Amino acid sequence: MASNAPLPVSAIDPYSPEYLADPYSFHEALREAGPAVWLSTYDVVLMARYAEVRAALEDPATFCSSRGVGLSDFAKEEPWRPPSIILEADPPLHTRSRAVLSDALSKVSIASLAPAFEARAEQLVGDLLERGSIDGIKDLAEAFPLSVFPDAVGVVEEGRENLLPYGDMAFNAFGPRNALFEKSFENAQMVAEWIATQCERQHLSDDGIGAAIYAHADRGDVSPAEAGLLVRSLLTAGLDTTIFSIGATLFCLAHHPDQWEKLKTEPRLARSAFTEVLRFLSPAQNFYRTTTCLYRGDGFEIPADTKVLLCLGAANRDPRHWDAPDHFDISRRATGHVGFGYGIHACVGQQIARLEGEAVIKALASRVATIELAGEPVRRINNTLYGYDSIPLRLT
Ligand code: OVV
Repeated sequence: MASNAPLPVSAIDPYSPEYLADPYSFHEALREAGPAVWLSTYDVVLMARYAEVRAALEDPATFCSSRGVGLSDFAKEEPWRPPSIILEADPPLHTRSRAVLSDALSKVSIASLAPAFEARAEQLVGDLLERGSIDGIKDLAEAFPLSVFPDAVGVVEEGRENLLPYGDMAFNAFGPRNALFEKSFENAQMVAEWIATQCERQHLSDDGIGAAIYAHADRGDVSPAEAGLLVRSLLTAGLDTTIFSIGATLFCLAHHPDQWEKLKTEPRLARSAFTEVLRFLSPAQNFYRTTTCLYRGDGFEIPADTKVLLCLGAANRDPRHWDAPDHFDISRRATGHVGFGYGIHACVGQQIARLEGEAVIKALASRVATIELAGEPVRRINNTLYGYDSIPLRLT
C-alpha cells in the first residue's frame, strides 16, 4: 500500500451494543482491515495491531493527550470536567504532574501498604471460603479494593458510595454520548461535587497517599489546586480499574482449571498470572490520542488533527506479536502488553494495582483448593472498561 493511499474504512461501531457485549469477537476483523482503519461511524482512525498501538504510545509528540484521550476532541468540544493534569496533558505539564504521582505511588512509597493489603486479602478470602458460594465481583473484586484503596489514599468514610459511580462516569465519558453515558451521568452533579470536596487537603487523612501528594505542593512542585486534581486522578482511575482486573482474574482462573492447578503448585506465578490477565482480558480496552501533525506509519498515513482510537484489548491479542494470543497462560512472558498503556502515560498506579491483584491471587492460591463457576457470569457494560458485574463462584 502506498503510504498516501486512503485508509481502509470499517463500519464496525466499537460502541454498538453488539460490540460492547463481545469486543473480542470484532478484534480480528479490525486488525485484519489494516494497520490503521477509518471508522465511518465516528470519523476517527482505529489501530488494533500491537506494533502500531505501541508506536503511537511511544510517540506522544505526534499522538498527543491534551485534546482528550476519549472520542471527544477538547479542541472542539468542552470536556465534562476540568481536564486531568496527568492523563489529559502533554509535556511539560504532564512531566511535572507525573513526577508527583510517580513519587507518591512508587514501589518504595507503597511498600508500607503491602503487609496490610496482604493480610486483608487473606482475611477476606478466608471469610469467603467459609461461605463457599460467593459472587466473585461483589464479594471479592469490589470488596477488596474498597476495603484497602480509599483508606490508603486517606478518603473519609462517609459518602464512599460515590466512588464507583464516579469511575463509571469517567470511563463512559471516553466514549460517545450514548445511553450508557447518559445513564451513568444521572446523578453526575452530586457525585462530582462529593469527589471534588474529598480532594481538598482538609478532608484527607494526614498519612495517606493524598497527603503525600499535598506534601509536593508544600515543596512548590505543584500548586495546591493541582495537588487536588492529582488526588482526583487517584479517585477516578484507582478503583474501577483494579476491581475490573480482579474480576477478570477470577473469570480467567475459574475458566482455566489447568492454569489454576499450575498456580496452586507454583504460587510464585502470582505476578506473571496477573500480568497475563491484563493482557488476556484488558480492563481498559481503549484510549485515544490526537495527531498533532501528519503521521507517516509503515505503509499508511494519518492526517493531522485526527482522533485515533488505540484498541489496547486487540493489540494484546495480536498474533503478529503474541504466540497463541487467545490462549490464557500464566507462565508466558506477557510483559510488554499494553493493558497499562506504554511510554510516558503508562499507568502510574500500576505498582499499587499489582500489589492488590497479587495479594488476591496469593491469598486464593494459598487457601483455596478449587474455584469453580456456579452460574453464568454477567457482563458489566461500559464504553471503555471490559469486565463483569457478577461471577457466581463456588470455593472449596
Ligand atoms: C479514568 C482515568 C484513567 C487514568 C487517569 C485518570 C482517569 C485521571 O483522572 O487522571
